[in-house]
Amino acid sequence: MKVVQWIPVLMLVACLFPWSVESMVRHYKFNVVMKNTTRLCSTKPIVTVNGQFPGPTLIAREDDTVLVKVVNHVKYNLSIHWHGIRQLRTGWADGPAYITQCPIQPGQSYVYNFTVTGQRGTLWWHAHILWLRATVHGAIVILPKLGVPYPFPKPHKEVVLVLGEWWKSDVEAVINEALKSGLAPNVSDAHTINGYPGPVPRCSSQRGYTLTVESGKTYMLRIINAALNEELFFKIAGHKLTVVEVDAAYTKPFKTNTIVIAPGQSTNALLTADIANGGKYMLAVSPFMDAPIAVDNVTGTATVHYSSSNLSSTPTILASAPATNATPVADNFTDSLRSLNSKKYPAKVPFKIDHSLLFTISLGINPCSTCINGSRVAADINNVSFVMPKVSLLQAHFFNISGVFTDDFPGKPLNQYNYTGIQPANLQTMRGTKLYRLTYNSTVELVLQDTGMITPENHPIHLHGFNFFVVGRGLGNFNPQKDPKKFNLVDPVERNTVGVPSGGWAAIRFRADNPGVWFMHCHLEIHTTWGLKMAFVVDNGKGPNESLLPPPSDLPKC
Ligand SMILES: *[C@@H]1O[C@H](CO)[C@@H](O)[C@H](O)[C@H]1NC(C)=O
Ligand SMILES: *[C@@H]1O[C@H](CO)[C@@H](O)[C@H](O)[C@H]1NC(C)=O
Ligand SMILES: *[C@@H]1O[C@H](CO)[C@@H](O)[C@H](O)[C@H]1NC(C)=O
Ligand SMILES: *[C@@H]1O[C@H](CO)[C@@H](O)[C@H](O)[C@H]1NC(C)=O
Ligand SMILES: *[C@@H]1O[C@H](CO)[C@@H](O)[C@H](O)[C@H]1NC(C)=O
Ligand SMILES: *[C@@H]1O[C@H](CO)[C@@H](O)[C@H](O)[C@H]1NC(C)=O
Ligand SMILES: *[C@@H]1O[C@H](CO)[C@@H](O)[C@H](O)[C@H]1NC(C)=O
Ligand SMILES: *[C@@H]1O[C@H](CO)[C@@H](O)[C@H](O)[C@H]1NC(C)=O
Ligand SMILES: *[C@@H]1O[C@H](CO)[C@@H](O)[C@H](O)[C@H]1NC(C)=O
Ligand SMILES: *[C@@H]1O[C@H](CO)[C@@H](O)[C@H](O)[C@H]1NC(C)=O
Ligand SMILES: *[C@@H]1O[C@H](CO)[C@@H](O)[C@H](O)[C@H]1NC(C)=O
Ligand SMILES: *[C@@H]1O[C@H](CO)[C@@H](O)[C@H](O)[C@H]1NC(C)=O
Ligand SMILES: [Cu+2]
Repeated sequence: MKVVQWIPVLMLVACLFPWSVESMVRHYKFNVVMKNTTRLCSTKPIVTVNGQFPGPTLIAREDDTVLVKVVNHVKYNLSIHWHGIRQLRTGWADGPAYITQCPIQPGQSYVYNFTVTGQRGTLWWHAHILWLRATVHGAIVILPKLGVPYPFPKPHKEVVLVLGEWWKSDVEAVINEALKSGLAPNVSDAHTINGYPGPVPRCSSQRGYTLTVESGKTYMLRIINAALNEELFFKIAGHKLTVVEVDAAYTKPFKTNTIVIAPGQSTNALLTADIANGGKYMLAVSPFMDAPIAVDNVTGTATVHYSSSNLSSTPTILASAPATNATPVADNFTDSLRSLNSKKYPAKVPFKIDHSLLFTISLGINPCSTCINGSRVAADINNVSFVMPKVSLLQAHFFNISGVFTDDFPGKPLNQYNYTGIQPANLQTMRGTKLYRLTYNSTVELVLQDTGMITPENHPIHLHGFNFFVVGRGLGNFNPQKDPKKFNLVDPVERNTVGVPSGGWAAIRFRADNPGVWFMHCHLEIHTTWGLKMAFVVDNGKGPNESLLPPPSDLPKC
């Protein structure tokens, strides 16, 4: 009875304050063009959006509809992914080439049309074809609904910090060379912060990004790792950071000296400019790699400058980057992440599980007569190196086109072995375009198990179309008897990209409440290229609200 009495009051409130329910359509135009850009004391043409590097920041409010017209003026096929946007029933706007759409070919355009639902925070957009995302990327800022505050004190200012990797060579030449040789590609030559590496050896003129702060004020840093192949440490000399959100999901706030961020991940952290005497402090970005694999070890730097201090005459307080292989520093950060799990932002962790899956994440070696060693490095999930189809999987699914994919992706490894023990003698993988089918609203627990094949390595695994909860993480082989007892089902971190630890496992849970075809892959671009990818196909539920929308009329054709 009480509830009924309240309804007119709520309606009245909504009428008096229409801003509290307002949402809008936001239009963006992305012209993809070549642009000569100078970094590391040399100029080269790069693929950009609107001539900018990093690209433009896309700003929307929760519940807004976003229309982005992408016009391809370059010689490459193109598609753009809105990384972390759930795309509820709008898989056609997700963007991975040959998964949810055919590429936008040179001279063509496509309007991405999606609504931001139930998310607020920092995400990002990037090209999802070839290695174009090295320079074709930018931030997505999702503001809370009008009148809804952050669950932490409002910062004085908000600052986007996009971290990237820069090659002196053309990135497509780098990956093509690697595919030809069958070996690993060249590592990058520098890390960038909002497009600038800071001073680097043998290049005197190189500028860095400067963030000017006022003493006593708090800044929210929206940090994005847009690097292709490297997890990164992020530090500011003399300051602690308070993490409040990752992958557009609020976290319990915690203080840290160092942030660890994998390609694909985003982190919002509060920086309080609390040094009374002001000064200049180094912001350092350096690689995290705890396997014997070559990385770009040039630390990218920027400057946090107090406006009270003279920019040119104040010496910079240096930050010491953690050792490249500082696993304890990385674990310390990762283990501190918890969902906010408040009344307003509950962690809706699935308890009853319909699909219990175990996927091995591996490298492998396949024969290649034209390659340098007579073999090429491959990568796989459950021993399947994914083969890209010639038409998009979502079209094949929606239009019932047979022969494009099969739905027999193995839910468990076909051959069990001691995954993190001595590697099997046979390092070959099989090839296929296999998907795993899920019914609408079914629940999934997926254990991602790293293996020792070639070398154990930390893999940041990204799932499109969903957020998931990271309920557990550990070293060695996942133990289905013991490990689930230690799962956090109360306030596990919610995100879209999880780092599977070197020689260990991560367990995630999600509800398949989004019909369509959803890509899952390693966000180290070289591993994706080598085949470390697969997709889930989620069937429609009952009625239109649980069904994939029909494709837009301008969907690119293959
Ligand atoms: C880049 O510079 C080169 C050499 O000056 C020039 O030939 C080319 O047209 C320029 N490209 C763009 C996209 O501006
Ligand atoms: C965007 O998609 C919605 C359906 O989700 C549709 O109603 C609307 O007309 C579309 N807008 C454009 C410009 O295509
Ligand atoms: C990769 O590095 C090697 C060795 O430094 C160099 O010879 C080669 O030209 C590089 N490849 C590209 C595409 O830059
Ligand atoms: C872990 O984090 C805490 C809090 O920031 C810090 O005091 C401690 O030194 C860190 N330990 C390591 C190994 O980084
Ligand atoms: C960075 O890597 C290069 C090449 O692998 C190596 O020569 C150099 O010593 C490394 N520098 C540091 C600081 O580790
Ligand atoms: C900052 O320091 C430089 C070099 O010492 C000096 O030339 C300049 O006048 C100073 N600027 C201000 C605003 O004090
Ligand atoms: C491939 O060849 C390179 C250079 O010839 C060699 O260093 C490397 O060990 C070989 N790798 C494999 C996996 O055989
Ligand atoms: C595809 O097949 C399903 C199930 O048989 C059917 O409901 C649907 O209408 C078909 N779609 C098209 C576009 O033919
Ligand atoms: C798997 O290999 C590891 C490392 O060699 C070893 O410690 C462990 O006992 C092995 N596990 C089984 C079940 O054989
Ligand atoms: C992977 O598949 C290949 C090709 O079928 C096979 O030779 C190899 O033994 C398989 N490896 C594992 C670990 O299942
Ligand atoms: C999905 O399943 C959950 C748990 O069984 C249920 O509460 C919810 O209503 C279902 N959602 C839909 C749209 O069917
Ligand atoms: C671009 O995409 C179309 C459609 O899939 C394909 O036919 C064409 O070969 C692609 N172009 C290149 C250069 O890969
Ligand atoms: Cu990987």
